[in-house]
Amino acid sequence: MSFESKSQDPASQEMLQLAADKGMETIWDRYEAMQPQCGFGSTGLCCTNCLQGPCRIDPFGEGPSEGICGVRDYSVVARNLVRTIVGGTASHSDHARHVAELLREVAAGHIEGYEVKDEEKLMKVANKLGLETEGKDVNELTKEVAEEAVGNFIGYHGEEMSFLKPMVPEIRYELFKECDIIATGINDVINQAIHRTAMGMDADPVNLIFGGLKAALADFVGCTIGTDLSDIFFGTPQVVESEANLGVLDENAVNLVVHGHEPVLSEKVIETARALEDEAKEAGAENGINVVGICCTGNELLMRQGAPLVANYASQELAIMTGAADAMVVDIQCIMPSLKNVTDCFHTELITTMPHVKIPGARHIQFSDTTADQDAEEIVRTAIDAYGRRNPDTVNIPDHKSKLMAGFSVEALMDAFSKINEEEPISVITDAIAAGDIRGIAVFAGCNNVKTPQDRNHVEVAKELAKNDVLCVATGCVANAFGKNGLLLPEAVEKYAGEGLKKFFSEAADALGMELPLILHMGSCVDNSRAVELGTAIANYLGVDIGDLPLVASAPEAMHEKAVSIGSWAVSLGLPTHVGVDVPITGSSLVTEVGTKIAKDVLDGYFIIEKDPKVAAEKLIAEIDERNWLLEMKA
Ligand code: MSK
Repeated sequence: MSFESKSQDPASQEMLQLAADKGMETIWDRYEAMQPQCGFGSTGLCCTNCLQGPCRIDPFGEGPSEGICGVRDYSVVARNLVRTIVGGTASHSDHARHVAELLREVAAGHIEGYEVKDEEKLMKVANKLGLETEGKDVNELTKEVAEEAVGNFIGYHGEEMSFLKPMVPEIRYELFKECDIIATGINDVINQAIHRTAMGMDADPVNLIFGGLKAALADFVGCTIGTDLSDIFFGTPQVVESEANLGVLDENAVNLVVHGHEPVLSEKVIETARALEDEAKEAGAENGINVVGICCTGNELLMRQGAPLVANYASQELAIMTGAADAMVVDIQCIMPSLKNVTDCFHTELITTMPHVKIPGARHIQFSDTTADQDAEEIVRTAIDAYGRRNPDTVNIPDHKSKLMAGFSVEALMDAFSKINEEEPISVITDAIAAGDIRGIAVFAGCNNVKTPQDRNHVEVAKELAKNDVLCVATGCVANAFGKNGLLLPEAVEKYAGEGLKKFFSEAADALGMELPLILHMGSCVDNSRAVELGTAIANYLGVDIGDLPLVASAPEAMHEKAVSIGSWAVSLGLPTHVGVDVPITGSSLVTEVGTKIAKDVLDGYFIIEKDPKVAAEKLIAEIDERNWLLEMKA
């Protein structure tokens, strides 16, 4: 594989050359060594759900057509798909549950060191949940919001999850009810979904898929809680400027890399790093401490603190290979265990922090909510210490970085648009759609996947959509890819936007006195809930369903189980949802048909599995046009 076929990012290519020269292994080497990958697993036809297996069903009809228990291809594929969705739901919601329980403990006075920074958001969430706010102080309201959030996990109300209803138009919620895909609680649905996919359980593929959608909607609730409560704790993002790519590492600073997903840890780390700047300077780092992020912890810190993004998923190992990362502090999710092999070649301290995420050989500094300040101090001092052991001869920081703008929460957008229309800021978008300046909106989500050159599909789909006047918003590692490629800048509008989109941005800039970037960075994986909030606000303003809007989703380089659950709830919400890599459902024509065709009849949304970025963009634009036409018919 050439470096270009591994990554579109010039900084990654440079580091891959260095890795090759020094004989250091990367994710791409392991991918090559893994070829050919198992055809049964790739098509979803391998069942390992009992000890009689593994059972492999022959998709060509020449070998076994049933598993040992008699299970058919469609049941195996559907069960595997549901388990993948549930993996995503468990990940997002475990993250959200941590924040919810922390909020409850802080409100109860059991934990110090965290506080409600955004009372306005607290009030907004309380109102959204229909809580009585009159005469209640911040602490009382915090307690109630936290209890409500925790209740969504255990379903103790015996009712539907309360964070779901206010996030979607009424008509969509009724459809969820008709389809029976609303769970009583996030934990309940995870429990049920794992059970229903066990040996001897649900074998009906359609019933299984609806069970999967139930888990996916629970994932959406987990994401929403994660976003809302993090905003309450750490502040709702506002527009910030920063930078992205390996070039943000600073040779003259202690480089402290945070990686994972939870702002509960990284917010403490950055706060402590700022407090300990002098210690770093005393240790010889003339520029103090440079906190930079990878994956969604990076996005969380970028959105609220303006911290630069050093890498997205595929280049996490490369950040260490620069020889300039003094510590990499990881919390949860998307952390390659191989990081330890790379840190072994350098002075870098790999620090795990969560009780359920340890890596053999890595230093573990247990991060506990009750001792957060002390734990963060230990982490930052470990990084300062490591800086003293840095070998300048092994430092190779690629000279590639791009400026970017981020922080586009719905609140930040509405604040800005209220300068154009104070009463109805959302109409700035709906008017532009009605005028045809904005043809549609695309929500970009997801990761890097080594099966496709890093960042290439992201950038190509987005450029094609922008050229066709589609307004793009993004979260997660795709947003990082856009940052590295200069697409999160106003300059990109002139370069890549179609005439309609240019007109929209130019009129907005005149009215706002501020230029907006081509693509709006909305945050981390859980912050896909922000995109739904925006879609629902548009739908409610127009008096239509979210599934009627010219609103599509795209995950051109989806990788994690979380991307599958996000995609599944996007389909449930009525969004045509593009995935740019193969999904292991092709072993069953029935499951594939349901996901890519029949879902549209039931939910409006469906999966578009398309590896060619140009063709994917064409398919998404065709969907957008069909929806615009249908909306006009309805009007
Ligand atoms: S970090 S889930 S690789 S977006 Fe959220 Fe990136 Fe995907 Fe992890």
